[in-house]
Amino acid sequence: MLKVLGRATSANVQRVTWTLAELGLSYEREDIGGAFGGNDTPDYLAKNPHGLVPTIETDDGRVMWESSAVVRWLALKDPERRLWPASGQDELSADMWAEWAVRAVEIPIATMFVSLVRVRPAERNWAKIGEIGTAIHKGLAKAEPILAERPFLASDSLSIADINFGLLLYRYYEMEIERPDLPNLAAYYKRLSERPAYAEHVMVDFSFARPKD
Ligand SMILES: N[C@@H](CCC(=O)N[C@@H](CS)C(=O)NCC(=O)O)C(=O)O
Repeated sequence: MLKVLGRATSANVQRVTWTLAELGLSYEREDIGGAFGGNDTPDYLAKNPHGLVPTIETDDGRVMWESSAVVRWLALKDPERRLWPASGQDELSADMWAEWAVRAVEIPIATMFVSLVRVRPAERNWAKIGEIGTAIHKGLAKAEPILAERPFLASDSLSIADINFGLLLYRYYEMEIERPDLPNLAAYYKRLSERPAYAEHVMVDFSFARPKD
């Protein structure tokens, strides 16, 4: 059976487990990384030289890391190509928007998480936090009009684009930041949060990341 090595609180692990759940695929998961450790052992580093999570062991003994690559592999392997249409504009749009989400939105949201959630209030760099907020909203403003036209980012059904983009929204809406009024984005997030796979795998409390006093 396919094995996911990585803690359930990691957004990059969640990208993979959400995808697996949407595709109805069985897998085993082992808690590795963060407080669990285990990602700096020779055995783990032999599988993933970066010592990060997730790492995937396929059912035929192959190893894969980089969560977005894992999502593409899973989506391509699906005989029905439910998350990545095999032809037409939707095929291209899913790939483009999936890539865009990682480059334009994930980087500032991850930076905000590190600068805000992982830092004590008195030690936060508010000027930097303001700049990151501007970068986040520059990205989200591109999605807002798209989501007025269709229910998902790249097409009329959930795709790899939504996996990479939607993944970011739980933390975006749960972090203590100012958020401009983006009604289409809010409605899209509500639609995602009503999906059992999203609720289970992505909407995972992140208080573990806050500094312990
Ligand atoms: N680009 C990598 C990033 C992996 C990554 O940064 N993982 C973080 C968790 S989200 C990690 O392993 N941190 C160390 C740890 O959890 O111990 C991917 O998408 O898989």
